[in-house]
Amino acid sequence: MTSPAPAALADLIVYNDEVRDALSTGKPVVALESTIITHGMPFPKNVETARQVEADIRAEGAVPATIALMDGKIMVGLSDADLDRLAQAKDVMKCSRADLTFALATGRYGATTVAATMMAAHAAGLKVFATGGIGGVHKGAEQSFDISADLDELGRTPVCVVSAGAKALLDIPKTLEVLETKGVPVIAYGTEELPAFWSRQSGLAAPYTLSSAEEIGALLKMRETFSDHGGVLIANPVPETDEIPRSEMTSYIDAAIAQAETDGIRGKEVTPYVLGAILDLTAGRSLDTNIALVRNNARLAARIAAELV
Ligand code: PSU
Ligand code: MN
Repeated sequence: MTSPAPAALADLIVYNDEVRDALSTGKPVVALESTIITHGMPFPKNVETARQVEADIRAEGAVPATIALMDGKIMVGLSDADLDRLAQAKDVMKCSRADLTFALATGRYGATTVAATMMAAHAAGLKVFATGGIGGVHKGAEQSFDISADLDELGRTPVCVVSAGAKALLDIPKTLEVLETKGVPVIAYGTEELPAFWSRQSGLAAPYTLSSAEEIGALLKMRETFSDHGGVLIANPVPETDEIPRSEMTSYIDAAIAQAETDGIRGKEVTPYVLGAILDLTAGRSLDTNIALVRNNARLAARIAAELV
């Protein structure tokens, strides 16, 4: 008995026309994740935001490539119909590195996390990816061992991830330690302090600061001269007018984490659960902030991608 030959990676990738055209003509392309659509925001704001973020990238002269898993394929750039299907489908798998091949092999719908989106983006030839916040070391990880696969992926896969920092529901000092161990440069954009997603402040100094897309492009080109270089994390603070200050955010986060513990939430359910609880506790304000920071990251990512073509 011989098993069927494994599929070639290139055969698993389905580009939409806009992305295929951009790659063949050398236009900048920005990858986007889909877990933020299926597990990070409620319908219909999720799909409205996904479309708005794509429009923001086009307005900067780049092409958006939203990544998801459908019918055993890695979709790189979704049609309007596919985006709608994904945003409304029930039972979409949240896919990180451990889940990606399971979803592909079984033909399930999969939304990609930062880790899986980096894998797919790299396979598809994309170098820049915009998201909201990365996963990291959870509070209490010394007991639970809950450390997001996003950190390991940043250590191994050469994609630049533009985020608004790490959410303060994580243990940010430990997250920074792990990133350093894995060799990931963490660059705050235009600020000396590491931003913390909904808040511009984390109370921690950023390892490095750069203040233009051009400087970030130069760093990325330098990384490429080394083989086996991994990712780079850009931490772009949420615009001042949209932020929820750190002092205010702390009490919401503590309450949301306590609620997750009471309800016995574990593993990959933790992040979506806590985000949902914070949405309720802030009466929707955290979602407005989330949308504003993702759009802000998309615009910066488009400018960085333009430096690389
Ligand atoms: N941040 C958000 N919304 C999200 C996520 C992060 O505001 O939906 C998602 C991202 O896809 C990230 C993932 O990669 O959560 C991390 O999950 P985990 O901690 O289970 O690795
Ligand atoms: Mn986890």
